Amino acid sequence: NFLPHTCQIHLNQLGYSPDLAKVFTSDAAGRFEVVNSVSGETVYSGSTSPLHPDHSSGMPVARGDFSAVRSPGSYIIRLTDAGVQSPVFPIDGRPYQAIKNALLKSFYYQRCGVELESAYAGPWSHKACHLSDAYVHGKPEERYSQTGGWHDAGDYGKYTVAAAKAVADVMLAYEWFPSALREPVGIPDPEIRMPDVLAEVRFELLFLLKMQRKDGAVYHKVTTAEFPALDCMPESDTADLIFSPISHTSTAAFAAVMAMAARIYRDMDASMAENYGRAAKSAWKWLTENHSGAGFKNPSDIKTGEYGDDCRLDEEYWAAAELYRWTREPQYLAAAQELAGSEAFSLCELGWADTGGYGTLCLLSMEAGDLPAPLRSQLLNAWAAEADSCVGRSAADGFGVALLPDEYIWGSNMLVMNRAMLLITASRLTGRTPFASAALDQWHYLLGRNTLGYCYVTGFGAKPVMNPHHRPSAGDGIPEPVPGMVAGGPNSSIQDEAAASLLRGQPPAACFIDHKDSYSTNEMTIYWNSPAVFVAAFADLS
Ligand code: G3I
Ligand code: 9MR
Ligand code: ZN
Repeated sequence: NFLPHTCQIHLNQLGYSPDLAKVFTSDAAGRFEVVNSVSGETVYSGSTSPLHPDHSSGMPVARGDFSAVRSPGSYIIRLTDAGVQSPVFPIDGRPYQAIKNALLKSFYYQRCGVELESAYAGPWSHKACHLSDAYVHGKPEERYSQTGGWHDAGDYGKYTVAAAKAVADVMLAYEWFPSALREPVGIPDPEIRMPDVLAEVRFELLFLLKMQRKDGAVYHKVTTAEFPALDCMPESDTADLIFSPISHTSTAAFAAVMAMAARIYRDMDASMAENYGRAAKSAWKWLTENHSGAGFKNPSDIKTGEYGDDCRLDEEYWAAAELYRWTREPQYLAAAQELAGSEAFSLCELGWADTGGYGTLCLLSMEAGDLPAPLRSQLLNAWAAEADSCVGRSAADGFGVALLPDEYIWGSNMLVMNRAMLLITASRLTGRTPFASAALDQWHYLLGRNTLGYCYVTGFGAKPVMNPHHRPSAGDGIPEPVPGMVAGGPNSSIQDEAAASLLRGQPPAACFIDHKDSYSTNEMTIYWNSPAVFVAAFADLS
């Protein structure tokens, strides 16, 4: 039975560290007790707020605050009058350490072109996949290596703009929270000594270099012509691989992440860092010499993900910002500054299509003296204003999530984690603590304090997602899905048949189904996991 049902008491199923604010939501109001689940002792009692209507979930929601409970232990919450209780959850020193590492390790499970050995992958091991060369679309005789990199999602395609967002988030996580990201996560030793987080990103960067043409432009994606069946294991997907045409958005996003990598890997992996930098500059050069061309569209015989995007200016802004931060050359600052004045895109989005936020974050991470003062204050004001509006959305929502009712789109959990990233960085840049606590509200939403009471990360929580639209998980015969994957989340547009048959008429926040066929609500992607790594690193230190 896949029909969604609401669990009545919703909280972060991973628990809380002693000093965190602790607030559950419930669909009934009244007295509640926090009970030690081992001793049966009631350690706290209180009352919830009254019920308030919540537009996204279509139900009234109350809140109960039990922040006063600080002693480590495992607990349940009971709503006395309604007679309902929560799942067991811990209060513990570092409740998010394991999930943080699992979110990061999910990239290892997405590796293409290498065997996943059982020493690292446990029961989710499989043979090397997608080893053949790919040909350039329309030119079957022109073939190049495309091995390595991460499978995008539940499918096996490798798409440049999606990869760029994913590596950017993980590099940013390391840059902002290095102390949270130095732990080994159980991946093979890299050729060069470096933290696992950078070794895993390096695996993707080496692949991305293969997406660049000699003239600097970058192929949009390398995929088979069509998606294989859902139970097809990676090594059984042997159809021809094809480089789809180049695109401006891919070339600019590639330039941005390569410039970022040139800076981040400079001291650790100097010779590769030089290659990344060279690749970034040649992509930028191509962009400056090639202005015409529409946004990417799938050639008629290619049916895999399109990642279409008609606006390239935000990717160019990001590239210019990263190139400036890495080289300090004024030409890049001039380009970034000019693009920052464009009205055509948002300066604050962190998506695969809308990348302006990465450019802004990059520039705001530089010393104040490295930017013209008016530019710096323009960007800081924009960032803080966006954070303010996230706080507003979050406060207006019954579950504290920073989504309006019409923002439950395909991959809504990415939007939630992106907004948490924005709030976290805004809190650091402005010193305003409400931003940090709103960021944690997004984290609590992802891990259970949501309408359906799901922990949206596989392998974790009392009610985890079990049936993601993820080919290796569907095809390997193992009941448990690959762990550490973030599900797309509620999508009120009902964009697949499983969702259509079971979710029509549901309120937006309930438009999720833990069914393997529901690719529009229950797939995973590298760029939904990546902002969650950033947020997890922050939460682990909170
Ligand atoms: O932005 C609009 C919003 O304004 C509007 O209100 C809403 C109504 O549905 O739609 C929003 O656009 C959605 C867009 O995602 C937002 O990013 C589109 O409907 C929706 O179709 C689109 O979905 C994309 C999907 O591919 C289909 O193209 C997802 O973002 C994207 O993550 C997903 O990516 C796929 C790859 O193609 C293939 N690999 C798996 C991957 C994940 O499912
Ligand atoms: O499995 C595919 C998934 O990875 C994509 O996100 C999704 C949208 O592009 O498409 C899925 O493939 C479906 C295809 O689009 C329609 N026929 C059923 C496929 C699922 O097995
Ligand atoms: Zn593969």
